[in-house]
Amino acid sequence: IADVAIVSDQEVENKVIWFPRHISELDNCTHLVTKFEPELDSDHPGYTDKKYRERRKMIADIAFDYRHGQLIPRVEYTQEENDTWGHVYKHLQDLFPTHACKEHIENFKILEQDCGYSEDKIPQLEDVSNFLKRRTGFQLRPVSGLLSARDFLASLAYRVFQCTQYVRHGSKPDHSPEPDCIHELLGHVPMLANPKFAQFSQEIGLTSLGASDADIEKFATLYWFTVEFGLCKEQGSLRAYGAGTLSSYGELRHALSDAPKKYPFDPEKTSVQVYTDEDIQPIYFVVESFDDMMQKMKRYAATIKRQFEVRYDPYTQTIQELGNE
Ligand code: NLE
Ligand code: FE2
Repeated sequence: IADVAIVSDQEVENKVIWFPRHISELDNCTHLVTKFEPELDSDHPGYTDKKYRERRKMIADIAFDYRHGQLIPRVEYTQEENDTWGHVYKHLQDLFPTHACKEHIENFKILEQDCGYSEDKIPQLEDVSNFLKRRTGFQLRPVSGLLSARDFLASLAYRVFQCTQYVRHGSKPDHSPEPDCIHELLGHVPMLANPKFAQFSQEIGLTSLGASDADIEKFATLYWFTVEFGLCKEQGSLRAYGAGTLSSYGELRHALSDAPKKYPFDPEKTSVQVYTDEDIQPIYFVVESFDDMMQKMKRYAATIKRQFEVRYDPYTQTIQELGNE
């Protein structure tokens, strides 16, 4: 008779869920969620566009083949893709001065000066990654689509941002339910270039490591209502700091108008708020300031039951477990 291991419920409950211990192990954090894909979703504007779908496949292959430490291969964007980028860029540029938070505005200027941002052509991920490394130690790695929340959050613990490289379909530039490089480059990158925001992003990532599925769901929801769709106060008026809002000229105006509901950010409540990822948001959460948001998140994270604490060691790019018992 083979050894039969009798595992008690308690042990099952205490089982440590795998998470990456070294930055190179992010090569294993590439589980995709199949949603909004032009191949599978008949509502996708690229569903009936064979050329678009082929293009998506080609760019997706770059991400599939990518391994930690490699340069991010450059994509030669077509005129059509650059035009879509330029169109969104111009519309957003009109809105940013009155709609974006000051951190975004400030870094966007620097990206234009030092990182080749312009309405003419899509910047290359490798160049942007090098820019971010110098600003906040964040770096990009290419991803072919929507990642599982667990993998996406785990990469943030290493200050790695998993970044799509394809471009939304040109027939619907104002809003896309799925991420694309326009969303990443115009929405996320300027925020990741801010030290406080970079730290906040990494902290969500660190808290997610080894968390239960139920807690991952909560962190993903908090991420959604802050990093993706968060609003903040600036001298009494509202501004957007969430990347999903900042990359969609269809949504940015709506977000600051009276149309949607707005609640004060409160991790207990925000983490269980049901949300839609298919369309423009009906609900937003407002933070008083980044400091306030970070404090609230820290307090919330401390209430999450976990078997160990983690610390990131930037010298070795490893995660160390503290007080594992
Ligand atoms: N709605 C955003 C945009 O159109 O750029 C993308 C959001 C991805 C979560
Ligand atoms: Fe995003």
